[in-house]
Amino acid sequence: MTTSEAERLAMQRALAIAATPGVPMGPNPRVGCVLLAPDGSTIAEGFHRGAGTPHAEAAALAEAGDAARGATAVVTLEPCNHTGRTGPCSEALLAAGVRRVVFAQPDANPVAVGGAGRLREGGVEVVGGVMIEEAQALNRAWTFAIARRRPFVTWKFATTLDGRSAAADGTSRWVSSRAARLDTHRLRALCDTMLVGTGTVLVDDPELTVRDEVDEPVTDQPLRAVMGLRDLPADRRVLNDRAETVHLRTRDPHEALARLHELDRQHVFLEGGPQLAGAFLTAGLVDEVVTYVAPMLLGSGASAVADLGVATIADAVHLHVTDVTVLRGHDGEDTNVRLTMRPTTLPRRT
Ligand code: AOF
Ligand code: ZN
Repeated sequence: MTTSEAERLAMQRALAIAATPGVPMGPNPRVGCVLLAPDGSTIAEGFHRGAGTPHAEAAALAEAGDAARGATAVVTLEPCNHTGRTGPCSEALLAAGVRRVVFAQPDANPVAVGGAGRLREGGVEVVGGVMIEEAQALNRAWTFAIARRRPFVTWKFATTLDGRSAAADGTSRWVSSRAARLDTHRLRALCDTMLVGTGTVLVDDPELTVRDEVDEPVTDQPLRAVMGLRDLPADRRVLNDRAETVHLRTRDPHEALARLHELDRQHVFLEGGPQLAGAFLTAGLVDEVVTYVAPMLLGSGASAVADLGVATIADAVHLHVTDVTVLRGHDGEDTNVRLTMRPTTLPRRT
């Protein structure tokens, strides 16, 4: 079945409103919906504003009222078929008399699945897969977490040009520039979980919150997760009341991610030290790498990542660069390069 030009334009609009800024980070995907009259004009639109609020379809139907009868609903995600925090959109669309539904991404969420089938049973024409890549990109971590049953992992680290995260005496402050640190806070805010090991908490005592340029309190803080078997002393900054914290008493990356998945977490920002990074890489649990490279040489000092068991060049772990950005400081001295990459090979298991 084909879609009209008006429906494709409506899908573009639905994707744009789904991404409206200001929606709190949460377990739910971002979804947009546009209702079209038979002549292709827009009757109403709606988007999802976060867990517990009406779904995009419900928001658009509420705005349309009786005008929804005979309309086409253009939605970025397959309408849900479940009663969760709100009611099933499949039933709401049927009750409103919508004649046709065009959606982008199928909903693989086991609790919500089945909307397209239910709508077809009810006599509605349904077309799926329209602009599916754009819809998946909009909810990259959600899509990943539903499909893989674990959160997407971004490993971030700062390094000198010679791959070191600290000098020989352990000092590491200001390996990354001010611009790189601000950029890190921006990326942290896009994730729902910060993850480090107990070692990092004991040695560096990071707060692991998102701060903006003027250090104003950010209300929607990611969860702080600390993994490892050692206890966390009560005076550690990660235990302050600026954000929620969980201690995952395991050293196994698979187990830590399974726990975070149970907690409805979809995007982990891994900021631990070389050991934790090595454990996640070796387990094949790093999905994206963000590195800030400082134009600085140390010649000695800790490596940014622990031994991966690579003894010969043929065993090197390869990454594919997806973005290179120069983060310029005010004076030109303080400039870092940010590399965004995805691993293409794993360390060879010995
Ligand atoms: C949304 N917004 O516009 C649509 C969703 O937590 P609940 O009960 O609201 O259900 C969330 C699930 O519903 C979500 O994971 C997705 O599978 C489906 N559709 N969710 O948050 C929406 N259409
Ligand atoms: Zn719904």
